[in-house]
Amino acid sequence: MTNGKRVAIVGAGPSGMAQLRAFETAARAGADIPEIVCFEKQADWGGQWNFTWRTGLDEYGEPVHSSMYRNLWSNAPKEALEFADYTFDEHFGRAVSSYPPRPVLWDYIAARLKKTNVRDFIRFQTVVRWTEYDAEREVFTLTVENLPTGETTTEEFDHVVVASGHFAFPNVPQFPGIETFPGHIAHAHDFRGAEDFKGQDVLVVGSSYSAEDIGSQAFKMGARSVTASYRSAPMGYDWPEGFEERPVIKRIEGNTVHFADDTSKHIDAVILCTGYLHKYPFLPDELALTSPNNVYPDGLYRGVVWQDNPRLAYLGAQDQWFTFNMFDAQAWYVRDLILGRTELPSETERSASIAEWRERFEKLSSDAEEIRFQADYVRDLLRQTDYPEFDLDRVVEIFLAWKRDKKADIMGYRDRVYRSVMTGTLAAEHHTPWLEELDDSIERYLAEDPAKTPQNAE
Ligand code: FAD
Ligand code: NA7
Repeated sequence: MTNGKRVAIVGAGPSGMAQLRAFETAARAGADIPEIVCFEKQADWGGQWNFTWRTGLDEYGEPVHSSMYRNLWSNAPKEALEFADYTFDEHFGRAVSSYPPRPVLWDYIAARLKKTNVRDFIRFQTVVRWTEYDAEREVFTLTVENLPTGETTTEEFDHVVVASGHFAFPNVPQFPGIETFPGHIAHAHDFRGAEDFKGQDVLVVGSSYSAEDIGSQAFKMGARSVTASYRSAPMGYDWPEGFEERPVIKRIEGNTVHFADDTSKHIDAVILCTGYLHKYPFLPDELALTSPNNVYPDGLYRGVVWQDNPRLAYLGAQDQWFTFNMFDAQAWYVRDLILGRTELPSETERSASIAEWRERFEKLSSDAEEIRFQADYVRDLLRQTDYPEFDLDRVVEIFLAWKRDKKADIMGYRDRVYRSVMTGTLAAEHHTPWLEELDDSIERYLAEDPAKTPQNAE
């Protein structure tokens, strides 16, 4: 049953999938839901988790979305991102480790929806090209292109949910002399694996997740040295021998990179781990979010509702400590606004709320404070909906333990285990330490006897 309204969801990554799940849950409980059309430019769902070997443009000349690489394992414990309505216990039927490789998490996200009919709502290989809003009729017109056929069509919707992600358009800075560098140079968005870096001197630029993890991948795959160049502050981990941090790049001359502390180093390969841009090429500027990557972008009431046009919502627009269960909290709230179950406050009240959260956000001065802030944000959303409650303070504790474990052993933290907040199950220790594991397949991950599943990289 539908209630006459039409809702467009742009993107079937974890956020778009959360929105589909939210509506499906309401429908299962007997609610009339709108007609939903989810446009997804890739051939499958999962967003970033849908790995592709391609870089640059895809087979249709469309920018490749995913920035993930072959050997990526979860960068935080799975216990921090677990869905409250579909637990890891339910999915695997047994305890598994806390840091699953990418294909395992992709499988987990997808499995929650595979039992439903929501895949029928998704138009795959269909990219949203443009959006127009008619204020008088209160309707959005979306122009979309079917990539395999090239056909463009337009359709009208009452609401648009933007779930297109914000880690797909690379931020690429310029450094003096970079054009003289003769070796491999790429942004993290185009990094697919570190095997080629064996025996090389690798430079990762940046001091956040991508620099840390791509640097670690290079180390794992046998790079001769790894250097991480920071702009604001070093990551400060107790790096293994051969891995060091230097300040920002001053200039590059051929294979020699000069840093701000007047040191220099021979480098064979550079990966720019310099973050991403919020970019929404399918939205006119009055609807498009512009923000640095932070935990409370301006202009979004409760972090989701576009202040200047509340019929437009954004999911997952924040920098992310919390991920999958935060997207759920957002999607449930947006669903309830669209279904009229929750009243939207007045423009003035929304403005005051944004200002209040932004003021708090601007005072944050440490990772621990950001994590607590984001937990409070998720808690506030959860209070508005019937999403199953879970103990956010315990999730915060997991994040803080994760930070401590990284400080203690940056190359070994992924071997640690944590207890599920949802079920109380303690994760199992993985059969092979992260640093030695070269096969990231589900088969190997779930193997009872890993000796019988030879690692595929040799
Ligand atoms: P995305 O996953 O980016 O999905 C957006 C979807 O929208 C894509 O499928 C895309 O094809 C589609 N789309 C975009 N534009 C259009 C358009 N115009 N028309 C149609 N479709 C469109 N999170 C974790 O919890 N743990 C991790 O270990 C982790 N590692 C990460 C590693 C990397 C390298 C990156 C980049 C991110 C990582 N993340 C991780 C964070 C990640 O952002 C979230 O886990 C999650 O993928 C965000 O979901 P999303 O749906 O908001 O966006
Ligand atoms: P982030 O977390 O946005 O971090 C970007 C990093 O790039 C950060 O350390 C920045 O330094 C650095 N940066 C940006 N511009 C420059 C220049 N010009 N010079 C030097 N350094 C620069 O992006 P990530 O890719 O690490 O992570 C994004 C997502 O991918 C995340 O959710 C993970 O789960 C995976 P700053 O600290 O601002 O000085």
